[in-house]
Amino acid sequence: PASDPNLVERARKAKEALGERLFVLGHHYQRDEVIQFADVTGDSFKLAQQAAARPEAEFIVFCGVHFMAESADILTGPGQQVILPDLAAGCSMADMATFDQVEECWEALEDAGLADGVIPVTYMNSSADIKAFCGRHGGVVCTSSNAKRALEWAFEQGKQVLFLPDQHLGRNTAVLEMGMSLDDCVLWNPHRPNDMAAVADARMILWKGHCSVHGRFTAESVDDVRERVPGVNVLVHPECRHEVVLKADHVGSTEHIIKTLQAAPAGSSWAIGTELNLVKRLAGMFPDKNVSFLDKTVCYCSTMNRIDLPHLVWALESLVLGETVNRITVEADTAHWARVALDRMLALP
Ligand code: CIZ
Ligand code: SF4
Repeated sequence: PASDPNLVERARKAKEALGERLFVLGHHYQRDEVIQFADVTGDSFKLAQQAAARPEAEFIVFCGVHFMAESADILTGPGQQVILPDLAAGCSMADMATFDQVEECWEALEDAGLADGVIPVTYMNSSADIKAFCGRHGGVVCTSSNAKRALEWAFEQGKQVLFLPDQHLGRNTAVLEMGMSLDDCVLWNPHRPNDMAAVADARMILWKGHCSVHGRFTAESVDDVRERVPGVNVLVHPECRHEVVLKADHVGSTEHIIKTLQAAPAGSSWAIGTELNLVKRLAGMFPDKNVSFLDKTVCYCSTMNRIDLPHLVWALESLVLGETVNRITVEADTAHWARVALDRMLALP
């Protein structure tokens, strides 16, 4: 449905009143009603970098989820405030690796005499606490575009990698891009005792986390769409399960998915396995191409969708009135160590 014209007008007015003091970031998975007010759109890493490149902006309104706003706070200057229009916009994947659980895992690795050879690598989609954990233990952050380079770097530093929190990105990168086998990977379950002999034998220790959206696509989704749409190109995100990525024609980050569709010939057919808001927007942007969603039973990311126009208007109008609501701040020591892990990523060859 079209956005409420009254709210659209209020958002427009508030943005105008704040002028250069305000910078609105919109993640690709946000609703259209919110994206229309974004000064820049992108994936989580690009958005954090964009915020840092705008030091004159006092207020960064981050339309995305909590871990992304944390990263923006870490990468921006002390005079900049990061605001998340709805504090309930978390990420179920990031929540699957809590600091206490990861500490417990590390202690078990220490007790088994393994920790010295283990380099922790965390996906961008993790809390600032987990990024800081990696910073403290000689590890690095990665995105879905540089996971391979981050892993190569990590294996130069140590014998094993603890990959957090997305098992699928970890497994897909190790097996499909680095020539490891499934037997080189072991799952770490934070809720059960783990077989330490199997852990000692593995090269990749994969945290048992996943994305509740991308993890829902199945191998049958791919078979079905191939039957329905002759000649279809299946393009999926590496947060999808291994068997889905194996059956797909192309795999890549959200930015990669967008670029691939831009470059695709008119008349070609594409089934996309990523978040639905983005897929719908892409279908609208490229009417000359046949763009469909990989599996009609998969839903929007419910936490991304928490950010809607009423919340955005509320955050913006509060700023106009001189009140900062829903500010996201990362405590100084955590921010320092998270920054260490992020800087190691930025320095990757
Ligand atoms: O699944 C997500 O939330 C992604 C791909 C985020 C991002 O932009 O890295
Ligand atoms: Fe988290 Fe998945 Fe939603 Fe991204 S799409 S914010 S990884 S739950």
